[in-house]
Amino acid sequence: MPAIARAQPNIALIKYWGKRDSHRNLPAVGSISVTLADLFTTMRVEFDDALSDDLLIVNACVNEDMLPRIQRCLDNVAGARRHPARIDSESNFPIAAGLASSASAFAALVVAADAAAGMGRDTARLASLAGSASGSAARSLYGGFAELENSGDEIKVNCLCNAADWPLRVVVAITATGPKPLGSTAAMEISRKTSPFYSRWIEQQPQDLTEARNAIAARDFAKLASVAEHNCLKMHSVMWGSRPPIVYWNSVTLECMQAVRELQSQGVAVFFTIDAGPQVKAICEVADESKVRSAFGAIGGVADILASGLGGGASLIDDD
Ligand code: 2P0
Repeated sequence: MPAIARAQPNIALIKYWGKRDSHRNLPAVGSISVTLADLFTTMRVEFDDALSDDLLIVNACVNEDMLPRIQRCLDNVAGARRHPARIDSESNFPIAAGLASSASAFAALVVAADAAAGMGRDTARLASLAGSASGSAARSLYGGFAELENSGDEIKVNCLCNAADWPLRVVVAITATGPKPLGSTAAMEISRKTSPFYSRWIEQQPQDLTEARNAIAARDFAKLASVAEHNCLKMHSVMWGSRPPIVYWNSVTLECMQAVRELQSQGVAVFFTIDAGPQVKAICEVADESKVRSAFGAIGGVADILASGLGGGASLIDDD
C-alpha cells in the first residue's frame, strides 16, 4: 500500500555543525531547533515489485542526483531486500537553499516508507533512522522546540516545549534563490578537518545547549535570543575559518542582520539565525511579526519573505 507523510523543516537555534562519526552520521554536538508549521514536504512512497528500479520524482521532475541517498535511507527503513519504490516528493518552499529541505524530506521519507513497508516503528526509532540519513531530519519528527542529544550510539531527540506552549513566529528573508554552492555534509567535514575554531566550537556547545534549554523552560525570549545569535555567529566563524573558507552569506544577508539589530534597538523582541545558506530567519513574538516583515520588505535585495508559526512533528496523511 502506498503511504503519504508530511514533515516540516526545522530551524536550529543551537546548531548542528560537525560529525563525530560520519559513517553512522552521528553528530559531534547536540542541537535545538524549532519546527515550522507552514512550510512542508509531502512524500508519497509506494513499494511495487512491478517496477524495474527505484524512481524519485521531486516537484514533478525525475531526480537522479538525490536518488542514491534516498535509496540508502529506504534500505535502512524497509530492508535491502525491499521491492523497488516510487517516491514522489513535493515541497512548498525553495529546496537546497538553506531552508532545511533535507530535514523535511528525510523526516517525511522515513515516516512514509515505514508505513508503506508495514513496519509500524515509534517516533523515537523513526527519528533515529531519519537522523542517519540527514542529521537535522531527526529533529523534524518532533514538533515545537526539539533537542537532538549528542550521546550514545543512537540519535535521540526530545521535545522540550510544544509549539502551542510558546507561540513564536519565524520570518524568513530569501536573499538569494537557487542551490547553495556547497552542501552541508561536505562543508562540515572541511570545517572539522581545517578550522582552527572547530575544537572550541565542540567544547563550548554544552554550555549553549544548557542556556537555551533554560531559556525555553522559562519562556525567556531575551535569553534565548542572546544564546541563539551567539551560537549562530560562532558556527559561521568556524566556517569562515575553514580552508577553503565556507561563506554562505551575501550582502543582503548582512543587511537583514542589520535590520534585526535596528529592530532590537527599538525594543522589538526579535533575533536572527542563519544556516548553511544565505537566508536570514528572524524569530519574533507574534505581536512583532508585522514590524519584522516591514523591515525585511524595505531591503531592496530581499527576493521574498516567508513566515510561519511553530509546527508539529512529521506524520502520515490521508491519500485524497
Ligand atoms: C542545523 N545545519 O543544525 C545546521 C545548521 C546547517 C547549519 O543541520 O550531513 O543537512 O545530512 O547530516 O542535516 C544541515 O545539516 O547534514 C544542518 P547531514 P544536514 O540545522
